[in-house]
Amino acid sequence: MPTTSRPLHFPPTFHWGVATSAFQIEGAALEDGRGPSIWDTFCHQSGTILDGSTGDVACDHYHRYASDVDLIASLNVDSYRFSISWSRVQPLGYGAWNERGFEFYSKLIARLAEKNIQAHITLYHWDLPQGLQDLGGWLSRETPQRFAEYAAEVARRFGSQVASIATHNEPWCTANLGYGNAQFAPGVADRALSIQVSHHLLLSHGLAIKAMRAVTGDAGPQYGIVLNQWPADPATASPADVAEAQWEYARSVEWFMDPIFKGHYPQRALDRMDLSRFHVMDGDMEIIQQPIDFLGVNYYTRTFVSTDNPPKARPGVLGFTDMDWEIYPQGLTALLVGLKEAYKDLPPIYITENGMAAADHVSNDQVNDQARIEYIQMHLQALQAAMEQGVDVRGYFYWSLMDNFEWNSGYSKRFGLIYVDYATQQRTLKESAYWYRDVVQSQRQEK
Ligand code: IFM
Repeated sequence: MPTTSRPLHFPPTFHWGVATSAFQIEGAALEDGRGPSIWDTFCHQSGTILDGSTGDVACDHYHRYASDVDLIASLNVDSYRFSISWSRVQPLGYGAWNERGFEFYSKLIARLAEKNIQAHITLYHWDLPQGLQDLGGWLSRETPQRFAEYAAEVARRFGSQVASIATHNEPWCTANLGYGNAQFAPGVADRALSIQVSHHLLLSHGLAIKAMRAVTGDAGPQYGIVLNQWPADPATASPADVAEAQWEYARSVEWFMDPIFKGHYPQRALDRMDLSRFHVMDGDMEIIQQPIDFLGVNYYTRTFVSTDNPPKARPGVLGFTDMDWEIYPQGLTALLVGLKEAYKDLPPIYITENGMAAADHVSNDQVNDQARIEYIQMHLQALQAAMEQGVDVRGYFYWSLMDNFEWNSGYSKRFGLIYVDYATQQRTLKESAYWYRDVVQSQRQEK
């Protein structure tokens, strides 16, 4: 993979972090009163997960959080993004809170504070309590109300101790993979329903932001949302390819951005969607358009759109990751500059995820993952290019701190800076971890 040697220069206030999510690392699925989530149910159905695995043990982070925080600290980063398992703190998703669940996150946040690492919470990283799914899940208008109650409770308990709280991680995935093509929990394949689910997710975001601000007032943390985004590039300048690329961008990026920042859904997407199950009630769009303090952008790849079959050759592609995703760092620059142009009052952006899956293995206690180093370096250069063009980006979180449960791919895909041997739970820092640690250190020294 070719790299350029352009040196990195990030501002002194820039935040450096790593990210994880609850279901992917915690394990302890049945401990201390945790209720089941839709992902527990999904994993335990046969044929849903590539390697037949579950999140029952995962990286056993629930028991190893203290030493895992030590590992985070060893990377020199100042920020850690993690999610709360809703069913750990409220087993059914409504009704009683589970104090033992909250204790876990209290201890985690305290441990991070001891190490001077800022905590960045995500409230919903796909693991809806099964109790709420049984009442209709994200198809029900009641679920956004329950989500706002959960958000307010988290803000009340942790708001003064954390740097940020994001409502959702990648609602596109919940809607499109959970309800559109059944690849993710709860395993529904119905495009019309997925559109209504996306509306309820956005509604829940707005309700939660309002509820959390009501609890913490101005003294609270930064509130925002995390969206996965990608530019959609047409293979050629033909009207058919261009129209197809615009549609792809509208249904993925604009579908979530426009309601939040413009107060309406993009017409280009509405024109082509099956709206038979789509109901927006009076006042919904005002709720969704709550001002937020930051936008989290998760960037991995771009979408290449061709109406030819087979598609045209892909210029500028530097290879593919173990997920079969194009390595296309210049897409990050294009995406961010495009956002800045399209949305006037955009809040500061954090790159809340960026990373690469690779077929890593340990040899002589080392993991040589040069390809990941190059991937990160090129994406940091692309990020810097966007910042030089005026995009206000405040931080970068590598996905992920360690190898973990990669959803319907199980444990077969490794994104971590830290290698996890799932048989022994031994952690081994990969070469990329040492490299990232040194980058963070050198950026600090420049300051
Ligand atoms: O592992 C996921 C994460 O949970 C959400 N964003 C993409 C990552 C890689 O697929």
